Amino acid sequence: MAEIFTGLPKVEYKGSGSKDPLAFKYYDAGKVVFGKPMKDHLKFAMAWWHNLCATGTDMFGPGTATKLFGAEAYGTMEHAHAKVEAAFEFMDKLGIEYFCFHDVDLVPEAADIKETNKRIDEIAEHIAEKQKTDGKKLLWDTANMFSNPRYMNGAGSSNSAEVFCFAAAQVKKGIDVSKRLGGDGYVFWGGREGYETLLNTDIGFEQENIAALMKMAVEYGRSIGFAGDFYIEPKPKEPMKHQYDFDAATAAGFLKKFGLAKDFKLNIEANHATLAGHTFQHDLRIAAVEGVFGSVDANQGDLLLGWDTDEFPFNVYDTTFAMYEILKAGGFTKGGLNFDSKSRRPSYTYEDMFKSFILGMDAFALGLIKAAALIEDGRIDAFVKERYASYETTEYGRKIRNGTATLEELAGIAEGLGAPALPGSGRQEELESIVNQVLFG
Ligand code: XLS
Ligand code: NI
Ligand code: NI
Repeated sequence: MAEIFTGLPKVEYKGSGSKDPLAFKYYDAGKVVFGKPMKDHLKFAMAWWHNLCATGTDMFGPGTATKLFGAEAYGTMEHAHAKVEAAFEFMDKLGIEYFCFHDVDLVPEAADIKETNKRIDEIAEHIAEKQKTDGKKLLWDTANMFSNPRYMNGAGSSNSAEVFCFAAAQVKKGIDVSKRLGGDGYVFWGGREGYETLLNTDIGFEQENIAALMKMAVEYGRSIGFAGDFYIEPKPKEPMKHQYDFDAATAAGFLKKFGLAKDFKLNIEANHATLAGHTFQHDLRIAAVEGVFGSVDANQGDLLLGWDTDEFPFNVYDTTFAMYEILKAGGFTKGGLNFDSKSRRPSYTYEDMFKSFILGMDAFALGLIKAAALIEDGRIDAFVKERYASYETTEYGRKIRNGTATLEELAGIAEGLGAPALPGSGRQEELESIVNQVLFG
């Protein structure tokens, strides 16, 4: 196969002093940070949809980028194959080891699902062949159950049992393909699993059906030997006004309510957390606290815009706090950092695709380095420990923690204490100064 990204080099690490726009300044794949090579901490993945399919179309105009990759026309199997070639060349040149896709990112969807599935098999075969020589791995795949008009009212949450069957068919195929390609995961992002008005919606009914679909997915997956993790990717809104998997806390509660937490974890997307009114760090922390931290969709939103702008990560405070949470959660096992990010519409060249990933990978490499430095510095951890110390240093504190205290006993202690002591300064400004010191030296 002829080279697609001609004139674009294999991107190398050249250090923070380099001015080469096509080199990494911070991402040094093999460099050991916090006990592991950077690449094993970060587990970068390329998203088929944004990188290979999206051309910059928006509500106001057509695409600006050409992503034919040598094929004659979009919507053809020739183009589907060209995307596979482009994917592997791109990953090779950027040093990315994982990829993710939706079923219909791979192939043009046919009117008949049997024909679509045949096309998926043909492309999966092509990917499997490339994997043999290039060794890239599938981090996760998913089914697009939001674009086709049949999913206008959702997939698992659809009012139509017929549509539910189509959802089941796509999920089944997605799991088959993940198994076939040695995938480590399967994602449910609830595209249109939500509602526009309660006047026509039975929330309890719809949520039970979504859970039923997920349960069937687990049963089927395990029955064919699929050993990957299942994920829910929370998002509060868009496309629906209100989506059921609102945020990490909501999704964790849903998994526990329906007994799905053993097989499911969360895939936390930065821009979805901010749309929910949280920070990225908050949703990562909640996932970890709930025991369902799994994977990450790496991107960033724009706080001046109220939608999912899916920008490449640039803000190093955010990547630092994200990596801080990820390191504290013990790092990735089956998950990784999938760039669910797209270049801005005026950045329409192949070179921009490269520079976008260089930005994102360097931003996360810096985040990793700085997060490790914050943990190694130790002042933040020490302060958090000290802040709760009264639960260790007093007998009643220890009893509250081990569940043996009673309300009467504690009330008696309060009465004996006289005027209550203030709980100690939160020292937020001091801690923020420490962060800046660690970040900027
Ligand atoms: C959309 C989601 C989507 C999922 C996969 O907002 O982020 O891209 O990651 O379906
Ligand atoms: Ni996503
Ligand atoms: Ni998104």
